[in-house]
Amino acid sequence: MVLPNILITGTPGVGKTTLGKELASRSGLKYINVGDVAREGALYSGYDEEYDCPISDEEKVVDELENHMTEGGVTVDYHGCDFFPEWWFHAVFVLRTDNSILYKRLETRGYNEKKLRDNIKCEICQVLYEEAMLSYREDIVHQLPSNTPEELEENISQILGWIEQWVKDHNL
Ligand code: DAT
Repeated sequence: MVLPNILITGTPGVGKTTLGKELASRSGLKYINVGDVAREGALYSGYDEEYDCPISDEEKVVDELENHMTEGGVTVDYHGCDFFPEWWFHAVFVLRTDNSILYKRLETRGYNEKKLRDNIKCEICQVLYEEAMLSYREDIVHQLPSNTPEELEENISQILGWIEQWVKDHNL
């Protein structure tokens, strides 16, 4: 059976991991967290002193994921989307969270003041949504609100419905 590849993207803290893992457990799709892949393989190109975190080597990450993506049936979670080959994804979901809610989530993570402020600004300026719209066909890019547990549930149902339809259409 042919299965689709899905990208879940958005500013850090919007709920990509929460949604991606739950979706994988309910849909049977594989879940790949790009941050974890980079960490496990030490796929880094340097260290960002300002944000106090390593910088992923995008080319190495793409090489590492290529085989999974060719096989299909993968949900990828990452706070960036412009360096993946366009053909990898059949749908791109950009999660969106209100500033005050996102602020609290990131504060809990212990982000420093600059990292916190910059991430909130990134969400306000819809940086990831615009990056997704520029990197993929606009009709495969969907924004989903991600503020409450109810919205999480609605998003999962919506994506499960989308997967079911895609599978029907591509396994005739
Ligand atoms: P990300 O992977 O985008 O960085 P996450 O999945 O780790 O985000 O979620 C950050 C925090 O927010 C975590 O404590 C779980 C919570 N969360 C995620 N989605 C939520 C939602 N729809 N409603 C309420 N809390 C949510």
